[in-house]
Amino acid sequence: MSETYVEGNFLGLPESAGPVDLVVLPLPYELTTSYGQGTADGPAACIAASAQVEVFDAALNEDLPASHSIHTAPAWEGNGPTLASQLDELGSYLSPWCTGDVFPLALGGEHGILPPFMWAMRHHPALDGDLGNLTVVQIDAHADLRAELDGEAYSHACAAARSLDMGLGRLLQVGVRAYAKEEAEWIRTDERITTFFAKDTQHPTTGVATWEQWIDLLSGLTGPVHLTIDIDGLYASLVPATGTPVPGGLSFWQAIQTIEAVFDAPEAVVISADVNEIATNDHSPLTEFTAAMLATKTVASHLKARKEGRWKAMTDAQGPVRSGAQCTYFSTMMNKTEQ
Ligand SMILES: [Mn+2]
Repeated sequence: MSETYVEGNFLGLPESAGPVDLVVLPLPYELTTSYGQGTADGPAACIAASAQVEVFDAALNEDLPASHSIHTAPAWEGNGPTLASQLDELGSYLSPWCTGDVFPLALGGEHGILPPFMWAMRHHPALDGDLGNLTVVQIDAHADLRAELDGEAYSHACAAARSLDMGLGRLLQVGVRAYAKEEAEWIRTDERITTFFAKDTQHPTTGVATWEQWIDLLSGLTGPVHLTIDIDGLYASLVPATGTPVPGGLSFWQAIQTIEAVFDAPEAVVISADVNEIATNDHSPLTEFTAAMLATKTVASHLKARKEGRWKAMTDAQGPVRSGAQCTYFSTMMNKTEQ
């Protein structure tokens, strides 16, 4: 816990004057969770649970915020009447923080936040208007590659599919163990997608070697990266309240190692991240605490990258910076498909 605890702020850290280095963006978005409720309460619960997380990070070898400015933004308060308007509101909310000088870390909320995050990141200076320059690293029990779920193309079960539709260059998945035939087919045929299935990485005898391949793949990444952590990618007992817990997932340390490997990759720059599907129940505070631990590791890993000179000064990048743009992408897309 921070020595001067501020309620409602991530890790209880006080706001500091001057430019923001990292912003925590609570997205209590819930529209399409298959079963189980509570992702709307997840971000606030995660922030409250972060009060119990140690601010010392051994890899960083400093106490957070490690002489940097970490800002917890007021939570997104969507009130749009339709799914399309809510997604547009998410895009508009995220956009001012995706200009390159700040590291945006979103706390969700359903995984359906990913396409609006991609929309907001598209004009990040490191991407130069083209999501084809971006790699998404996804921890998830599900592939999120469905064409639709319950008639909804922007369901949380379609988050990765819609991001690829928007032009995402590369998708690396780990922890996947619950998926449909159409998703298996897409994984097999689309060369942008590399999936490390949980049955392989968690295999009792060959799992260790497969896991090493995953870490090697991350260490060799180049260019801009977005890290998206669906907490249901972890072993279900660590995240009992998440919307769709699935047995057989990653251990906590595998999730931590994944975060460290992607941020430490010498030729890559992680430019944004989210931790999503955080939910609460009355039986155990473990789900939001696990999420707070992963979010804290993400914060520490970003600051370590800055300290070691791997966070290129994004403000110096030459791409077009679009700040605070109004998103109409999702309304436009859905009107098209309805006609
Ligand atoms: Mn997901």
